[in-house]
Amino acid sequence: MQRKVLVTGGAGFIGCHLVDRLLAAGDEVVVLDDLSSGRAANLSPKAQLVRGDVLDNALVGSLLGGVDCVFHLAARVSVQLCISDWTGAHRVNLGGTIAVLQAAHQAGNIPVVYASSAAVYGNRSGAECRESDLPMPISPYAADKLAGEHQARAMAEVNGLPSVGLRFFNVYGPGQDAASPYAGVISKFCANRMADRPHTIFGDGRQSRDFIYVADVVDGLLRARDLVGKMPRAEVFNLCTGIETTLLDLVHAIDRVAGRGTSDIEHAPARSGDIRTSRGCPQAAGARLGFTARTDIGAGLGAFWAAL
Ligand code: NAD
Ligand code: UD2
Repeated sequence: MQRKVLVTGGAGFIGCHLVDRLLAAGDEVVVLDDLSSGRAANLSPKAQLVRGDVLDNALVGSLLGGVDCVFHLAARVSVQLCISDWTGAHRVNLGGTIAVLQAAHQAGNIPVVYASSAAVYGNRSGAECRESDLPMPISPYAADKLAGEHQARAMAEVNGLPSVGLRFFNVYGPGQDAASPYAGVISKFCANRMADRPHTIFGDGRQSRDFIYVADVVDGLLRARDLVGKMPRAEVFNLCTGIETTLLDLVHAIDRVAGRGTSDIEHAPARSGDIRTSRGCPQAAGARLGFTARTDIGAGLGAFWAAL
């Protein structure tokens, strides 16, 4: 049976991978995106693109007829840009989540799967991040993502709206924009390597991230959709590999995949709001969603490099 879904932020990096998988499964897909960082050209013509703002309650409501799940991915994603436009980013990142939750409730409690972030954990000095840990955001982006989770929980308590929040760790893969100065580190470093430019590492390069390949994240989103309709609660899970990679190791891994010798590295001061180490615990998503990240960093970088 064909199912209909709404994907906010569906013209963005993760969104268009999700849209492709939904379309391939035969779903009808409506995308709501203001194209502030996403691109219409990312989308298959089989998806219906509506250009607009997630804060527009009437617009979101008008798109929910016949929809059985909302994927809410729209956000201002760069931690640095959220710092430089604190209130503007807050408006979208928290206000947008509340607006989508409210519209989904008003339309008859349509289940919502939404993007949270590993950033909610803050600095954990090397410890593995578990969903039961006390989150300690150190950036406005992270504070808004955490507040979005609290809003989803409140919406479930007050109105019975089912939702699953997924704390994505650092996502990478084909289609990730490298052009912006605030692009994700893997897309920037692969573009640097391709153009034989040096990498700029902010800080000493020993900071680490749990890098997860975009196809695995899409798998987690689809599994969350299967769970969310079966329960009247708000739940939150990590989407991670459980393995951390330092930036210095990342540079070596990219060099191996590129096969063009050794990258040049320049160091610049560490960014404010930057997390030192990040490694997620994948157990809860494994047990409750049946989710495992299947792509290791070597295979993921290889696929990304081949697609450049
Ligand atoms: P992206 O910037 O490529 O996608 C975000 C999309 O949201 C874009 O298409 C943008 O145009 C759209 N958008 C922004 N504001 C909007 C608004 N007011 N109304 C409608 N559309 C709007 O980023 P992405 O990497 O694909 O991120 C998707 C989601 O995953 C975001 O919620 C992000 O916070 C979250 N996330 C991403 C990562 C990562 O490593 N990329 C990690 C953790 C969480
Ligand atoms: C990413 C996401 C953010 C989020 C978080 C979850 C992006 C753009 N941001 O933030 O939305 O949810 O992950 O963990 O995807 N760096 C350099 N040189 C560069 C670029 C980055 O040294 O040219 C460093 C940066 O200082 C940081 C690390 O690389 O220590 C990762 O930076 P990022 O911007 O890719 O991602 P992050 O973790 O800030």
